[in-house]
Amino acid sequence: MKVSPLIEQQHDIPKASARGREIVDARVIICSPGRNFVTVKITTHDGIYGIGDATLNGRELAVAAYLNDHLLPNLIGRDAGRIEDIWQFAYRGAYWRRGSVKMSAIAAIDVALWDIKAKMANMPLYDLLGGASRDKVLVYGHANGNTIEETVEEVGRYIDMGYSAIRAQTGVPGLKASYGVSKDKLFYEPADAELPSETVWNTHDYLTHIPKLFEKLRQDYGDGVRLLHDGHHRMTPREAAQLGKSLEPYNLFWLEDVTPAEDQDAFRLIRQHTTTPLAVGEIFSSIWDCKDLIENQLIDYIRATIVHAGGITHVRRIADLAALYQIRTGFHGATDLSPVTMGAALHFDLWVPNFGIQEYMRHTPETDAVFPHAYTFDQGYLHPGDTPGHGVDIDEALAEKFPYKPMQLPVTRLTDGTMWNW
Ligand code: GCO
Ligand code: MG
Repeated sequence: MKVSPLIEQQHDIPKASARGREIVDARVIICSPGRNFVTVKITTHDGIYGIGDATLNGRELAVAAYLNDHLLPNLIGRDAGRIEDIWQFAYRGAYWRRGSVKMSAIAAIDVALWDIKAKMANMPLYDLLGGASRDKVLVYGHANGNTIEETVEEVGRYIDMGYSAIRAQTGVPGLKASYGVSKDKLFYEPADAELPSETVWNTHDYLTHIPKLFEKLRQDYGDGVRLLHDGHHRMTPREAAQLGKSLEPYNLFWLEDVTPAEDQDAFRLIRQHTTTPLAVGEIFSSIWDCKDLIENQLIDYIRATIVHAGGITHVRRIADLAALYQIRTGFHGATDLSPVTMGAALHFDLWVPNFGIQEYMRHTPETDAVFPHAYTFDQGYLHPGDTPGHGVDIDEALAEKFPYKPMQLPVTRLTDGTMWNW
């Protein structure tokens, strides 16, 4: 790695307190074991390395370029222990703030540095964060089917696997493809084509169909199982309020992403009309995306996650703000967040006082082989393991066998052809 000329010229860059902690290498590894992942690996003079995830589904190379061209060259020679200062340098120092591409790049560096620090301390990351607040991390799995009957059957499969919290998505009659319904039941990957595939959406039909699914689920499985549902940004605030209200009899754990959240104030309308718990934030990149939602108690769960919202350093601030308002975490954990994010998130989940739930979509065996990890699943809970650091590694030789494949997320249009929110 080239040393940035800037570093040689400047005199006020914090130097490593001890030579051993100096960053000597920082690079990006792109691979596609089942899907694309962008990983950052940072190594110190002592040979301790840490890894971080920078995957942004369908926009992987943009983040990789930002890292390679603009962030990583600045790291060489810095003290790997100065996580906060490096975060501030990357965030403030860029002048251009926030945004998913930049915040995912910052997150990868941040997580790699927390991994290094925990390894230097010879502690599992959760211990370094403040220690475990619970014994295990409640997760929810994804059940989906083309019809209500198929989805109900899938929920049964998840209950049999030990899950006590399950997200249920179902096809809508008359629509060829619905969000959250996949061919492969255990591994869901929405990015399915080099150029976005087009799907069709009809909110009217969806709103009348979904309550029937949850009615049947409660009939068949009783009140014990925690049920979740993702609206994937498709509704207007009024439609979202209607759905929330119609699902109240089925006592959902949460209803997710009911409407796009650029306008945080829009959630007031939804909140006024329904007590169904609301979760939002998987596409948020900073605390400023959810400040009003949190301070006005317009949501119940915040889904902003480590990889897309600036790493542990920034998500910790979001979680602390949320805690003041009794809002709990519910981190995004789809397959496009690599096992590195899952590992880091689980350490965070074990520590964070206001933990709610963790999404757990299983990765394919190829992904798991490239990213050996210490976390384990048992009866609906995950545990991050106790190895020093975040407990996830990358097998670089194996990663090389899975080169990058261009893939993008689908788009969606209303039945009359109007572009809508996928
Ligand atoms: C979820 C999400 C995902 C996203 C995916 C996009 O709740 O898990 O909505 O399924 O669609 O992460 O890349
Ligand atoms: Mg979602």
